[in-house]
Amino acid sequence: MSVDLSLYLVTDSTPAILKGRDLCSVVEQAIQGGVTVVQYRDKSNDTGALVETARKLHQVTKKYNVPLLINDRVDVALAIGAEGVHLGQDDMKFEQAKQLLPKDAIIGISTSTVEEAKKAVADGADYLGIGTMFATPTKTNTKSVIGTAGTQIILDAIKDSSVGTVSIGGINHSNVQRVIYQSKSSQKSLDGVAIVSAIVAADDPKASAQKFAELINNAPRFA
Ligand code: TZP
Ligand code: MG
Repeated sequence: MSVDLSLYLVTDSTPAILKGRDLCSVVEQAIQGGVTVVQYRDKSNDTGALVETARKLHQVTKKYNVPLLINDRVDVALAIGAEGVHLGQDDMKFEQAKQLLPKDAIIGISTSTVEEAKKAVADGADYLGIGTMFATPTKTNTKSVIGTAGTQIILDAIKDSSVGTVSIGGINHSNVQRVIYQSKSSQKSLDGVAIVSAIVAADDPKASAQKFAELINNAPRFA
């Protein structure tokens, strides 16, 4: 399955970000604003609750034909028939996930170094999450903040591959065009940006997503 990565929403159910609102309704508003793919990211260990929420989210995303990817948990993705998974370096290995999931499932991999990116490409990942772009309170235990310079080095290293690419970490309305623009000087461009708090924590998630979509469309274009 090919996926439009241009405005990639990553969910967050922590009270500071969700602020008592219903996750499904926040995600629906964000999709109405222009989000093209959704990743359900929830670090809870309550598998039953994860499956229940993922199933509800899937009802929403399916209504709009937007793929739903599950962070970390291949078992949850399989349980609800999600379109794919997003795996970090410490999660299930790519080969195992590939074996367990349907043939056309999307598998994305978090990468912050050239080595990790090259390995994910060699494995056959559908896309790479490249980051952390900018330091962010949403994820403080990141291995590294690589900035636009580190992102360019990774993009250059995988220039011969058709793998998808999204930048993640601290991306907001003020810096999104810079992120896109600077990736243009790499030998491979970004296909999109992944956003957590600037959409999920926004007072109006639909308006925030709409503004991102506008900024992305008016920026020097993604390749
Ligand atoms: N991986 C690297 S940074 C990050 C993740 C999941 C969080 C990004 O959140 P925000 O709120 O968009 O900065
Ligand atoms: Mg993970």
